[in-house]
Amino acid sequence: MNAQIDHNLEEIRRFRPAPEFAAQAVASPELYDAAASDRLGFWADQARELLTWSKPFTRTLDWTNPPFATWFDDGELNVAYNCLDRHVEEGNGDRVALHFEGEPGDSRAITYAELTAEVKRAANALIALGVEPGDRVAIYLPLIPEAVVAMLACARIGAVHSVVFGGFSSQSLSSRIDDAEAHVVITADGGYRKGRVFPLKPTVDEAVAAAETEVRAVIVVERTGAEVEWTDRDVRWSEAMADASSEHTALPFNAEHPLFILYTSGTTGKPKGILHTSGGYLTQTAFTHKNVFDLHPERDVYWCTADVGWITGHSYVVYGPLANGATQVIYEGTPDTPHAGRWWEIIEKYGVTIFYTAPTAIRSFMKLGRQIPHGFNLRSLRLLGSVGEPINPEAWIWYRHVIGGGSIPVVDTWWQTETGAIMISALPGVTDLKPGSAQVAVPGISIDILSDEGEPVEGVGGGLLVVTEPWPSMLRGIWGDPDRFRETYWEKFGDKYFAGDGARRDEDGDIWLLGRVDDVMNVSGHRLSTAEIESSLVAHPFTAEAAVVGASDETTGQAVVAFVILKERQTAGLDIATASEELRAHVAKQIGAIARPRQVFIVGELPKTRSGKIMRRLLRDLAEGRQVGDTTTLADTSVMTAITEQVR
Ligand code: 6R9
Repeated sequence: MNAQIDHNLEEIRRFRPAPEFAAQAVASPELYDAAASDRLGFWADQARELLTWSKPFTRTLDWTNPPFATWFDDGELNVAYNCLDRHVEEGNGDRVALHFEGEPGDSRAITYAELTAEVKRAANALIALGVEPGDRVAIYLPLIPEAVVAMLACARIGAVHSVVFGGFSSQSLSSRIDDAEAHVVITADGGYRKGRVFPLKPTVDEAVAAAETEVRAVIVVERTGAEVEWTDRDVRWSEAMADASSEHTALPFNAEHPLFILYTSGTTGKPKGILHTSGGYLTQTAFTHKNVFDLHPERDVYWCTADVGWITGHSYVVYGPLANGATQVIYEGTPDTPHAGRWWEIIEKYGVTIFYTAPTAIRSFMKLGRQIPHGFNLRSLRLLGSVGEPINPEAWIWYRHVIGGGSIPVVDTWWQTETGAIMISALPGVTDLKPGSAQVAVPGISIDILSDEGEPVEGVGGGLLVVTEPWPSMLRGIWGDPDRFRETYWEKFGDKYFAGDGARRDEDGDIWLLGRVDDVMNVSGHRLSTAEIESSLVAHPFTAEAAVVGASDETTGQAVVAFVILKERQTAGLDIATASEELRAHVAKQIGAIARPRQVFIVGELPKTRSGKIMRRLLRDLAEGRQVGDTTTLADTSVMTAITEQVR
């Protein structure tokens, strides 16, 4: 296999679109021309073409108060109507919207007509609980149809959802409830994961008890039938839905009405509530979903493996695909339950044609070997996508050959929670594909690479990735913290958006993403902040001081590695292995299992500069097994030698 891949890498640097694919492709080179000649006119055309507006807009972009942009701001629409009712009205009510596959093997096909009716009921149920436009609703659910219904029900009535990934801890949930002041929470008795029921309701009870915000109602979906404690504020989803009418007229909201808040890690400990609004967000998610994934809604079966707890689940499970009337698969569980071929079995079962996943998943399948996917019929696939972190050329080639059968397009899509939608990607059928490179800005998006001093890098070279012009699905701010919004993204380069990623432009003008340049780690495509994990570690009574780095990891991209100085008072007599295990478990409990450090090294000192800054770069060298770099700026240069000995 490897010989084959190496061969491909040397022989074929570029893959031209297959003529049969290009002949039927949704995207065309004219998109680039149209966007280049009149960028704002291009987006206005897309907004009009892809969405149904209750009140047409006359203004496209208002950038008179940077960095606060508004798009289509005198227009009105209902986001849920655009994702649901209009497809039914256009005669596509019988089309399957969701093929739900539960981990235990239960399944449900839900048509657009059925999904519309359910969302109407859920909207009425929320109204009955006193939820009003602009109110925040926290959603803490497994990946089941009710998660999609809950999000769209909020959108329908103008409430702002804040989806919290079901793997996050009660503390994480509680701080998100407080930050957004959510008075209603939607959860489940539990979900299925790795063949077991994982409880959610007890975590919500803990979170609600710890929150300062008064939570009026907790709506509980009965997914597993697990026994849960009931309090006065709890409402059964099934009862609330049964009591609610299935009649509900979607009212229009302003294009800039807030749609959702989604928390993501930044460089400091406190997660940022990224705010997205309605018209611009839906325009760009629908546009990219259609053109980057070559969507033919009448015949494609699309599957994005992301959970709705992440931005990819918001934009490419819920809003983009449903706005476009796509038929899609959603799967509750893990790829290896009950067997290692579960994903491929699902592709075969539903005849999936478009598949969108993350490099970390691809790499773990590579490790297991091609015989597993080869046990299934994957010939329905005609397009593959990747997101979350750079995809190494070897994994790209494996994906194209072993999963895609060798001839179908693979698109590597770069974007962020903050950008709301895809920003850099090839257009299938149009762009020649290059393994490992995200390649080119989407039509209508202006990307550049700048030096640290803010000078554009001309031609071939590396630097910092920026977006030079506002885009429709850009974040509108950080919830409740305009200063942090300015400081994080706009202070460095003035009116250009600083993404936090390093990038390089090659001789063809293609962009290669090089990973984060800040203290944000990327573990299995999930963003984690070093500061957040450090503050969790120092909150433990054992810890005197802690430093966390992201070390490269063959499967997960990066892994969390912590260096901790113990408090002698607390840990006298304790052995190092026990202390380190306790701290790993502590982080998993405080933040969530995804944040559990791969290793916790107990050390006597941390490397610091004279001004007291921890030099994480040196710790990263150590964690990655490299020769430790330049230590001359350390206050005490012998420290690294001591730490190296303790770690080995
Ligand atoms: C969509 C999503 C954003 C960060 C981003 C970058 C990394 C995402 C990538 C990629 C290289 C790609 N990233 N896609 N790096 N190539 N195709 O993942 O959002 O969770 O906010 O993460 O992920 O570092 O800055 P989010």
